[in-house]
Amino acid sequence: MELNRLEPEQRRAFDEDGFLVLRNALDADTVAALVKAGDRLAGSFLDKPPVSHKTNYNHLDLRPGLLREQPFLSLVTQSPAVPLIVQLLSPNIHLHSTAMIYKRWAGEDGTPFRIGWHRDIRIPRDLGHSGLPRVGIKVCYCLTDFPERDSGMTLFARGSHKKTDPLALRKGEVDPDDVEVCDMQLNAGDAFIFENRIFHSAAPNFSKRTSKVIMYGYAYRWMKPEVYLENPDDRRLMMLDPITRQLLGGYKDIDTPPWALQDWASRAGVMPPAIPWTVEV
Ligand SMILES: O=C(O)CCC(=O)C(=O)O
Repeated sequence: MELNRLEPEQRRAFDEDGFLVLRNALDADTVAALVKAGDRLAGSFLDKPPVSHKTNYNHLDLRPGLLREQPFLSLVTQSPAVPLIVQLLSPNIHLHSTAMIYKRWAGEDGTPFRIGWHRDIRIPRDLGHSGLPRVGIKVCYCLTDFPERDSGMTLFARGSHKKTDPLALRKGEVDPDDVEVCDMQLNAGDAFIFENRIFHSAAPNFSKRTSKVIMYGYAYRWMKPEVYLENPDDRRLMMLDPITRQLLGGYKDIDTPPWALQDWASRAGVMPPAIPWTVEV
């Protein structure tokens, strides 16, 4: 895996905003291969006509089975986002979730609605909103252009990863008004990373073309992957490169050091300082 060094300005922006845009993360051939595989998986969704007044029917969020497709499997490691995520979390990570999200035209009326502002991984349900840790980062790859607002891009409340209470929505409103809501305009091949604590929401696609993204979540290895994530069996794992093997659960127990990414980080000069159990006082 090639080093994509996290610049101090990128770290600052990510720490401040809770997300970071990576322009031209994927080349056109990679996007085309992902779209081809994705469209095959989404065949029945793409074949049916859009359903008016039932917006959820125009929204596909496909999670299991993606890694059986070679272009999706390659993307687990072969992406400029992954070295950045290693530098932001640590080498001790694995793949935690996968999703392919297609949104068809939501219909004429343009009524705003949201599919739910939330923080990822449901941690606040147990720990509350205060003092939450950053334990995972998702990368979202655009497979289509998102040329204007309301094109189906996920919405982000900038800086809301620092909030210590629930997001406040005025009665009858779908978005908060005390934080900046970002509806990003991006091109196919662009990507962005976002962390588990940031409030975000699915939003409808009011443009007349189908919007397409893929999201991969990476998290510390002590976070149990989502149940639908089918890692390759041991025989297939052995055929993969060491970093992909680590990311796909190749080390069974948490006490095994994350050799592959540790080795990569040491050679790249981005190994985080070791945190000792004890110090001499
Ligand atoms: O469908 C979307 O745009 C948002 C997806 C989302 O909220 C998530 O993956 O956590």
